Amino acid sequence: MQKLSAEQREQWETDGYLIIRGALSSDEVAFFSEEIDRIRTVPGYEPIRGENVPIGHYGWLPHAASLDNSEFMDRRDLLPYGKHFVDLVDRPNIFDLVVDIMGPYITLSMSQAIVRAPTSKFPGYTHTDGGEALRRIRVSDSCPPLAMKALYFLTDTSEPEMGNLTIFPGSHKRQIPYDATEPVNPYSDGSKQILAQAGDCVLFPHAMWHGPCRNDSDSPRKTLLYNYCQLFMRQYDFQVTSNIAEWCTPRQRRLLGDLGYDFRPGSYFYVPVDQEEVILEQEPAN
Ligand SMILES: O=C(O)CCC(=O)C(=O)O
Repeated sequence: MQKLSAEQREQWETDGYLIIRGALSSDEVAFFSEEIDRIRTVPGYEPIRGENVPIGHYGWLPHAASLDNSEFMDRRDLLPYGKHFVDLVDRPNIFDLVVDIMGPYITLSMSQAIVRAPTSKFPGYTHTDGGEALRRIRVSDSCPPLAMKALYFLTDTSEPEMGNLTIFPGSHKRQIPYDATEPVNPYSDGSKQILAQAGDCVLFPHAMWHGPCRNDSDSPRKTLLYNYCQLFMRQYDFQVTSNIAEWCTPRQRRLLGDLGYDFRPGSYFYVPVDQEEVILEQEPAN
């Protein structure tokens, strides 16, 4: 499997993120962009707004409830919408790097499609993933992340204020004052808007502060997101259904939580004995 180059390793260890240019071809960008338009017309799970349930960062956005569906899409659990979404789970030019960064004892934790339409109502927001926990837990420099994200751009954000992913490089290692009276936002000190072309992919750990900025452009910004975590942490947004299992290779099934045996208490605590063979797609040892 492919490894990070020395330069990528240094950037990962210093700034905590990587941009992989041209991870998707222009045909794939067009295809997945149309797929997003298709799936937003059919039922699926979106974070619930305006109700008394945990909704994470959307709860912090007073304006969120006023965005209508044409201005906003955050569809979770993409895999049932087609095998092509399953195939992105371990797409080699990205997944190989994820394994090099995290090690082989991992699982897919979430898949997501986001559309951020141009609107003056949306000021952007900044957060860590993993809810409230991962802004308090920062693993040491030499340690793989607990969880990380691959974010694929399906539209250009090659200039600022196009709904760009905005990150705080290094914030996965250093505390930032998240309890300040003025909440951390995409325009706080230390922020960096990622300039990307459609087809690029950004890798970064859940513990890094990040989020979208304003979209002052004329067009919606579209992204696909695949999250990975250490196996003991487990999936948080989906259950593997039998029709999806039929679409999957053995490695994809393992990444979706199929350990190769029926669940029993204690499963996921230790990885299955063939985990490395399955994830690294090696021949069995015997
Ligand atoms: O939309 C973005 O730029 C980032 C989205 C994201 O990472 C999130 O909401 O967790």
